[in-house]
Amino acid sequence: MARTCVGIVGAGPAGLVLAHLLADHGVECVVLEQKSRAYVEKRVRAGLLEHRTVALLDERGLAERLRAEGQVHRGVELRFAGERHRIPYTELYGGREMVVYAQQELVADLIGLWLARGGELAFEAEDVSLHGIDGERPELRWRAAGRDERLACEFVAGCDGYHGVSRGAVPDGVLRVHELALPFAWVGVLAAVAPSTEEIIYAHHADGFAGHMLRSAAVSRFYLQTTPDDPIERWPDGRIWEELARRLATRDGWKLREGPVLEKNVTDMRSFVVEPMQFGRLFLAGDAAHIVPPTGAKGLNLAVADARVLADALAARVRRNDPAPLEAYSATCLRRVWRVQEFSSWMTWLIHRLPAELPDRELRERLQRAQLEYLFASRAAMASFAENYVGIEGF
Ligand code: RFL
Repeated sequence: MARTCVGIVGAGPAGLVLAHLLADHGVECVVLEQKSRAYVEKRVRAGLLEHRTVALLDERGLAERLRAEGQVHRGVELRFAGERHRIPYTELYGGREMVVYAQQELVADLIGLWLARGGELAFEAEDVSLHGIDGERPELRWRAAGRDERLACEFVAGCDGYHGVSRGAVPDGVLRVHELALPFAWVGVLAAVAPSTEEIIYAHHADGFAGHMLRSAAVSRFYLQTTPDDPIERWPDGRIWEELARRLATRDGWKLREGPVLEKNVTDMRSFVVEPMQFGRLFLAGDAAHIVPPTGAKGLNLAVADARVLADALAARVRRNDPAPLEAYSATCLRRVWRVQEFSSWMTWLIHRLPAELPDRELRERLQRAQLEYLFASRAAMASFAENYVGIEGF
C-alpha cells in the first residue's frame, strides 16, 4: 500500500495551499480530488483576495500570475438611496490593499505549480473514504479508473468543502454543528462585458441588494438578491439586466454596460461552523468546517488562513515532535472564523432588503437605515468596516 505523511482530501484553495506549505516544510503529502482537472480549473466562485492571503502566496512563490494579472483594489463603493459612498479601506487600514483575481485562476496556478514541483495529486478519485482516523494509522481509500486504491497516512486533512465526505467520517455527537440558513439568496451572473466600475459596488435598494463585482477587463460578475429556492428559470437575461440597472442606478446618471451572460445560478446563504475542526487524526479546513454568507467575500480567504495554521502545526508535530500547535489548531482557527462569521452576517443584514415576513420589519428597517447612515457619516465606523473587510490583523 502507498504511504504518505498527510493525506489531503480535496484540491480547492484549502487543500492546494496546504499541500504547497507542507512541501515547503519538507512534509510529504498526497492530494485526492473527486473532479477532473479541467472541471476544477473552470469552476467559478470567489474573486476577492485579502492582503494577507496575497502576502502569503507571494512569500511562497505562488503569486506570479496573480501579481501580473490581478487588479489591486483600495476602496469599495456602497450605494444607498441612489447615492454613492466610497469606503477607502486601504487608506483607513494602514495601506493594506486587496486583489481581484478569480478563484479558478488561482486554483489553476496552484495545481500547475504543484505538479511542476513533483507533487502528487490524483484527479477523478471516486468514492473517497476515510478509515481509522481515531487511531495512529489512518487510511484513505478510493476508486480510480475502475481500480481500488489505498493510501496509509499519519494525518488526514479534510479540505473537501461543504459537500465533502471528511466531516461525515467523524462519529455522530462529536462535533457541535452551528448552522443558520439565511432568508436571502443571490442570483449570481457571469457576463462577457467590461466592468462599469473601477471598484466593487454593493447597492442597497428597496427591490433588493445588487452587487457589481469584478473579474477581468472583459468579464464581470453581478449578484441580485432573491429568495432561497427561487428557480433560475425565473431569471431570463433581459430581467437580469433590467433589475441590475434599476437597483444599481444613481442620481448622477451612472450607466451599466450589458453583455452576453456566460453563466447564472442561484446560491442560498448560510452561516455554518463545526466545533472542534478536528477529530483524532483528521483536521478539517476551509468550507469543510465552515461556511460564511458570501457578502463579505471571505470564504476563500478563511480557507487559505486555515491551511496556513494547519501546515505550520503539522510541521511542528512531524519535524520537531512538538504537538502543541496541532492541539491548538481548532481553537486558533475558530477565533478568526467567528470574527468573520460575525462581520459577514452583520454586512449581510445591513445590505439586503429585509424579508417581508420578518417580525418588526418596519422597526428593523429603520435600524438598518440608521446603521447605513452612521457608516457613511463616521470615519470611525468606516475604519471598523475597513479593517474587517480587508482582514483584521490579530485574528
Ligand atoms: P472548495 O473550493 O469547495 O474545494 C473543495 C474541493 O474538494 C473536492 N471534493 C472532493 N474531493 C475528493 N473526494 C470527495 N468526496 C470530495 N468532495 C469534494 C471538490 O471537488 C473541491 O475541488 O473548498 P475550500 O478549498 O475550503 O475553499 C473554499 C472556497 O472555495 C469557498 O469558501 C469560496 O469559493 C466561497 N465563495 C466565495 N468566497 C469568497 O471569498 N468570495 C466570493 O465571492 C465567493 N463566492 C463562493 C462564491 C462559493 C460558491 N459556491 C460554493 C457554490 C460563490 C459560489 C457560487
